[in-house]
Amino acid sequence: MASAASEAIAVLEANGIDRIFGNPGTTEVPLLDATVSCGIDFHLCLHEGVAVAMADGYGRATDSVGVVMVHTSVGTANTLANLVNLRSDRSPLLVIAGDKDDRLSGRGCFCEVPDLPGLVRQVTKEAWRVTLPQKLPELVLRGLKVARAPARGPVFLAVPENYMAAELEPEFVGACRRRADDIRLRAHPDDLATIVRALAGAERPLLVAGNGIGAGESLPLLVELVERFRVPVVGEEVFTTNALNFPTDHRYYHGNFSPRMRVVEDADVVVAIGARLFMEYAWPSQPALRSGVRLLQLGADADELGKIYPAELAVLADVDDAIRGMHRIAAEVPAPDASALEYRHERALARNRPAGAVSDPADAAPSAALSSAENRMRPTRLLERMDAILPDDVVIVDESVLSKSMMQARFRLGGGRSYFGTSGGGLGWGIPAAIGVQLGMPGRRVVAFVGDGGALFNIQALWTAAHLHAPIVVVIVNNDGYMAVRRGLREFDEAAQRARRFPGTSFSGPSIDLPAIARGFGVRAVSVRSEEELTDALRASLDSSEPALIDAHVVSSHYY
Ligand SMILES: Cc1ncc(C[n+]2csc(CCOP(=O)(O)OP(=O)(O)O)c2C)c(N)n1
Ligand SMILES: [Mg+2]
Repeated sequence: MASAASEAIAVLEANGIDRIFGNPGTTEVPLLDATVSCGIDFHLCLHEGVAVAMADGYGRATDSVGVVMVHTSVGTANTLANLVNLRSDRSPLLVIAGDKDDRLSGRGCFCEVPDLPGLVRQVTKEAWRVTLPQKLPELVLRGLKVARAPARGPVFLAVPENYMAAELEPEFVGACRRRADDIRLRAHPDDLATIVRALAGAERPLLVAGNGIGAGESLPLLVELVERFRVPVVGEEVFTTNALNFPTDHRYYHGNFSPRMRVVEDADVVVAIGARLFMEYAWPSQPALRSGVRLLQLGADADELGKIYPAELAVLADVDDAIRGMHRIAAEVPAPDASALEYRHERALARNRPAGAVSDPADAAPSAALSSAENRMRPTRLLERMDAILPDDVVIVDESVLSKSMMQARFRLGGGRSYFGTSGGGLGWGIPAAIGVQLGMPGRRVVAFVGDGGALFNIQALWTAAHLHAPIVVVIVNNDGYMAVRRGLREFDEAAQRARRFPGTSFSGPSIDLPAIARGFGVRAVSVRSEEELTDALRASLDSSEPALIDAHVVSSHYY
């Protein structure tokens, strides 16, 4: 005999799930209890947003589905912001929420909401409620399948507590203890050949490398393809980039997409692989792609193909599989002749990043004056120091808002380094995601690079890092508040700008003692204001096998 809850946990185990991240209540006791006698660890997170991001980091680092357990309506509500992120990032996740006893529904019971899956339906791929005990293991298995099926995303399952402890009929015991189906999308070789020939034959081709590439393992083959045909490459836009989609130090890499880049403006053929075109932040002042440009697009998300700009060829395919196929085909497609190759090489090398995209106004000012005015580091120097000190196989988990463009431009991402970010915009993902990544990559150094504002949304994640001895290094870009919002007020150029008063953006009075907060959760922490202090702190944290937090104070006027 087995209960529905223990059978559900057995299905997770059969799928290689070895960790559940969560915050439980009494409703979930049968599920929690079932983890005790199997090989699954339950990791306590002190907020449900922490659990979602940590499971995301772990799932992405191990190429598996992250699993989260939360408590009824209240716990589910706390998952929302990070579910927005995961939905945006196409990250596979299964959230299992305990729900109140079915027989109570409609009687206004404790924690009742009329439709618990409805709370998250807009930010998940699917959201279900179990309606029979024997359907619990079945829906867990289906949830794992749907979360990983292209396009990936989070799935939610509400489980009424009266079904959890129910004994299953013998025919339902073991029936779902098998691997969830792995859905594949295979491109037709003719379509892949068309894309390869377009890259080989166009006069001014451009490759847009998107998150679908970084989520897979075929980047080295794509780099070879690019080098064979000498194609300039741009990444997705900075704020949507959530993975290492092309080595940022490659000589043919021009930086993140902007419509004002010459290499974008003069392209006659754009090949976009695993890329969103586009996840718009504001109404575009000009079309992001020139009319008349030939667009060939390939990715695992049908919604993104030809979404805003019509594609001449739109191929729904697994990106890794497609790149392997294109790489094979490329060997048989003649490279352009020598003079065309020379022209392409020059064009691929002619970097032309948009003016101001990664500039640092502080670079122009005498540093002595700056340091006496603010006694802080320039943020570009912070990135350059990190680049020099952090190891060649470091893993960066980035939620640094305005500093993200500097991370992309001033820190070498390539070779053995890895990068995880979010395109969702919901603050509170970075630190817990880094802990999850660290658990999934125990042999690597994982650095969370987060803003001082973002860090505070889920700062209690630090306790779980300390509890699990996860040796992450949290580098906080401390620019004294919400500089993205302050920049917005300045660009709005109305009353706030005239009065030089920026409500809702500053952390002064009292200032926030981030190292003291970190120490309160059991994490070693230090504030640094100079490059020397930063260097010492980074080296000390790399020597340690416990988590550490470095509160790096940078010149805030850089940002607005
Ligand atoms: C959950 C959530 N609440 C509010 C916001 C709005 N928001 C966008 S950027 C930002 C400020 C972020 O501050 P920080 O992390 O210090 O980065 P900085 O802007 O200083 O680069 C805020 C509050 C958000 N993105 N997510
Ligand atoms: Mg800030």
